[in-house]
Amino acid sequence: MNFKVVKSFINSVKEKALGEKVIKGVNPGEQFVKIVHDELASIMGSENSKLDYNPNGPTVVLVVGLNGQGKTTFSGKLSLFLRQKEKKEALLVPADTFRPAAKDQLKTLAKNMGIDCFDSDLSKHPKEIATDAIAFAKERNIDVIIIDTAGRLHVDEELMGQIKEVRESLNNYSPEVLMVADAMTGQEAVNVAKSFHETVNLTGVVLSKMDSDARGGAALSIKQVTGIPIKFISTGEKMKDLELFHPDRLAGRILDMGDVLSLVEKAEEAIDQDEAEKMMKRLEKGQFTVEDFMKQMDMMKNLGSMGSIMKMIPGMGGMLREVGDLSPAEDEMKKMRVIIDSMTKQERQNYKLIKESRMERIAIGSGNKLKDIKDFLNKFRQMEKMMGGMMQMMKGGGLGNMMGGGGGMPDLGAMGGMPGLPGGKKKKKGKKKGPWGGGYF
Ligand SMILES: Nc1nc2c(ncn2[C@@H]2O[C@H](COP(=O)(O)OP(=O)(O)O)[C@@H](O)[C@H]2O)c(=O)[nH]1
Ligand SMILES: [Mg+2]
Repeated sequence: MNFKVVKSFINSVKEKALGEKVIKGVNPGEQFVKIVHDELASIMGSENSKLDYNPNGPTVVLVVGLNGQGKTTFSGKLSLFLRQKEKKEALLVPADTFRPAAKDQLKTLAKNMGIDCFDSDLSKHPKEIATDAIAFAKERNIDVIIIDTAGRLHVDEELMGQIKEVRESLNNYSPEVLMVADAMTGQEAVNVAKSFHETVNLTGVVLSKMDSDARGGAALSIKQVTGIPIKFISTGEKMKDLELFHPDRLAGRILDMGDVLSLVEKAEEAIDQDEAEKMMKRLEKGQFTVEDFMKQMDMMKNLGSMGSIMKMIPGMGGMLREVGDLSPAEDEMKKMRVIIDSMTKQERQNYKLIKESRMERIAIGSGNKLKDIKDFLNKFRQMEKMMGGMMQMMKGGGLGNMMGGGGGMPDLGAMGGMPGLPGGKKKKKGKKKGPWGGGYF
């Protein structure tokens, strides 16, 4: 963190906290955390800022930053975001004239998403590439032109001069000039942002790799020191892993309060509500089948990696740091999925049918040992029991109610009986041995 930022932050928290009456019935500690939270959020900007569209003609987005920060990945993500959330079509423009491979990288991303990619002539200056691309887009009524530029060091005068020329050539379009900054960079990101801002007049910052351990403290410093708003956060390697920036949510994440709002939003997108409700009804009656479990696993997969989901649940961020690597748990999930794939529909609906000979068949079919199948069935039995307990907790106002009650997020429970987290107040310690072998929940 930037020292000045910390100092002014502490001062304003102090000012607000001192003399504040302790609200009756509220734990003073919690009340204090609320003051800190609100102050963090207000430093990062009071609301999320979207892209500014150019009212006269196509909108141009220039993506800049150091090497390896996630510019090309973000360019791809933004084009998908625009299509899905804003109903706008984008043209992706590779303008990294130093690394021909960068053009292929963007072309491949574009092709996979069915988004237009401009066939840039890399022998030209990036500003000419931009001009060509804009002409191309205008002919085709494309709404947004996303120019992915080469990574450059903010201290490299020649390259900074080049990007300045590109920026100036776009002035008529009042472009969005977005700098992508790896959230892990920390304090250094502020200096980088400052230099880029002086050269190309940034209009926004994208914090990338927010699925990492970094809590995003860089956002605080960047906003405070440069005044540039954070516009997006990038939360994974997949094209769908892009979110608008919400200061209050990031404040919660920094304080490890989880990010329930983002989780609910993601859940709403990824989860088939009808299916979830049907499942919930069966659960209430104590019916939980392998098939239900399979569907939940698949919905869960749509949400993202386990780590990225856990970070959003209050109190789980710290636990995640304790546990460290989640990939064994994810591998375990994959393995279970393969085993389930080798079961018949009947078996999935009633696992009690699975006697030794069926187990052998499933073992062979899924390329596992007989013992693996037995383990799976044991785990499933335990989970079935736990689901009963979960239901009780949900009715009693645990995580289930928080997430919107019936039909909200049964899948989280299915991940191994996460016992209805009580509103983020008490932290559950990560058990080392749990029903799912890995015991992560
Ligand atoms: N985990 C994670 N990886 C990312 C994210 N954004 C980019 N990456 C990875 O970071 C590396 C560099 O990304 P790239 O877009 O090529 O960076 P560029 O050099 O700035 O264009 C690639 O391996 C990406 O898959 C992100 O939000 N999360
Ligand atoms: Mg790149």
